[in-house]
Amino acid sequence: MKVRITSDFWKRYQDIVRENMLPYQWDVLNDRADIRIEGERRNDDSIPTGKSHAFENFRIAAGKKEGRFYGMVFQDSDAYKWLEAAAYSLRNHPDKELQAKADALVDLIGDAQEADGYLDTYFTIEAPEHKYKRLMESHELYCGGHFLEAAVAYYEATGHEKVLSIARKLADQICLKFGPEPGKIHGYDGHEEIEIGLLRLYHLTGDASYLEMARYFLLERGKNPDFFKKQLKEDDLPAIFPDMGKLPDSYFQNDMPFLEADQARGHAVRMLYQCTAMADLALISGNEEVKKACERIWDNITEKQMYISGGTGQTAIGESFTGDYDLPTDSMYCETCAAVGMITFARQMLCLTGQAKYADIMERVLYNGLISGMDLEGKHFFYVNPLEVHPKTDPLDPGKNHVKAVRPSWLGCACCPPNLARLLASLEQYIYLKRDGNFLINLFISSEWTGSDFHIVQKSDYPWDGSVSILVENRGEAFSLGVRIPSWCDHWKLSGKFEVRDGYAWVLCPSGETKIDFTMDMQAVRVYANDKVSACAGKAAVMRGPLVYCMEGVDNGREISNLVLPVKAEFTENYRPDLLNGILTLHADGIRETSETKELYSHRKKQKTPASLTFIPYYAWANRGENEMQVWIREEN
Ligand code: FUB
Ligand code: ZN
Repeated sequence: MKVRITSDFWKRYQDIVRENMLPYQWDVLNDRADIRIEGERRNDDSIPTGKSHAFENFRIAAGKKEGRFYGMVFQDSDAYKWLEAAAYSLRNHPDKELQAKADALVDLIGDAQEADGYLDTYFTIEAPEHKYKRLMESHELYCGGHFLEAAVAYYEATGHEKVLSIARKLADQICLKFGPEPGKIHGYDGHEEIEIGLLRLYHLTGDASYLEMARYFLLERGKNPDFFKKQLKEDDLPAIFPDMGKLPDSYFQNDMPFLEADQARGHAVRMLYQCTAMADLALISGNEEVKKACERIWDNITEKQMYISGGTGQTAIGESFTGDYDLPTDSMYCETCAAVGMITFARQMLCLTGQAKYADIMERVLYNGLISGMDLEGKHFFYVNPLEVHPKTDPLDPGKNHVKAVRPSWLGCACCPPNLARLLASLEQYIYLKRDGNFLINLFISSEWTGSDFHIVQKSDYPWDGSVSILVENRGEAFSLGVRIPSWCDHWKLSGKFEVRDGYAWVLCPSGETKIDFTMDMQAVRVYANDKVSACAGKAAVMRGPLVYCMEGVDNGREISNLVLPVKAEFTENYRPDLLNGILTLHADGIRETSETKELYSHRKKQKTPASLTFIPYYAWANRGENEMQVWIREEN
């Protein structure tokens, strides 16, 4: 089955990946780009920001160059994510030059792989005696997982045998070293990811040893919380991350087995990668207990710990979840990689359950907290995606030193930019799903879905307009097509006969042609947070369709926190093809409160003056220079 995206909105993103992100990131990873690299936090000297050195590390490990390893211990994963993004791009757009680069990278990775299959340039170069001995911090299997994902994607796109044999050699070595048998390491990596990679390799090859290895890692985690600390104690290498040993077991989801957990906890990306793999395991194995645990964690995140943007990770300390209803809007983390993890978790849950509620969140993250991570050209990236930014005062607060008002060109810890590239380049696989013989439309992204005996075309101007036309050509047996009814939509119409189940409107498509017109009422609405979310008390957010909107200083003047949205104010819409690559702006008559006093505190009552409020889609903020920004706005009678 093949999907081809035709949507103006998303085709542009995929073109950006191909035309800007892949060449740019190739140059950055090769240390050829003339850019300034920033730490993701101000004043954090522990992050190496001199250069990327990602490819150079492979050259050194392969013995082609002399030198030392440079960068984060998991720098290899930047190269693997680039390869994975290139693979998806090649799948849709064959490109000899790109393929030659990717082939050369595969050769280099193969050269850096050790004879027994081991692959990790940090340990090969700097600490060969310490392989797999410091798993809490080493990221060896995290990097390995990213390589397996890249290898599967590249093999599927190009049939490149060598990449698959490097992957199998690595996976086989991991299977040999880890597991319950005596003599093997009874543990797992400090950062989940290998599990996703092994399961992808299992799906491709059908080799059950990869499934068993993933199952072991997933189900063993948390049974022996002392594993990491014990390993570190027994090894004599100075700490790679000196403070990591002080983190609680929950940071690594190592405090209890997944099956016993009912709350998302610890490092958000780790948690979401664990969930992504768990949901896949539940599907492969049919294990109801694993499925229920996934559902519990999902519900906890989406009902109590997720931002309106779909972002996750409320605190910079440990880049972590904190707890239910703690959702500060200006100091949160919401790492771009966590958005990627949320989307992959959502997709796996959708495959597992066939419930539209997972696609609702997938869409929320995609249109908001994911693409806010990049600028409109794909050459600047946010690591952290806050919902409120005050560029003058945020930098003064050490508690907000991760909050930036302008996207840097690159980051010392560069996990997010190539993660965005691989997600966007593979967007095709999130739109549709074939499940139990039925067809699901999960995202309203104009595209064509072609199989051996069907062809489905959906066309719309989404996310700006809610009318979708769907044409089904069925050359085989009748099937049912489920059209997702988005949770944001209160009023919708669908032509012809249908029945509603699991959040989808189901239409029977007999052999031949079926035409469906689906119209979603799309207008600006206010959204309120649960009473328990203190940060949003008295405030409203504005959404239109799947898009969360925000106000920026450039449109609304100084100190935008003084702006108020009257309860009765109506929104007007204006499509602006000239602005920010074409956006629909929202406008309302609001109020500015000001006392114009120089005193810090005074008895002077604030004056209310009319102010016209302009809202833009949140994803497009920070593309017009340093700027205040706010999603939640005070509401008044
Ligand atoms: O540890 C590897 C990656 O770096 C994590 O996923 C990100 O959160 C960043 O810490
Ligand atoms: Zn990241």
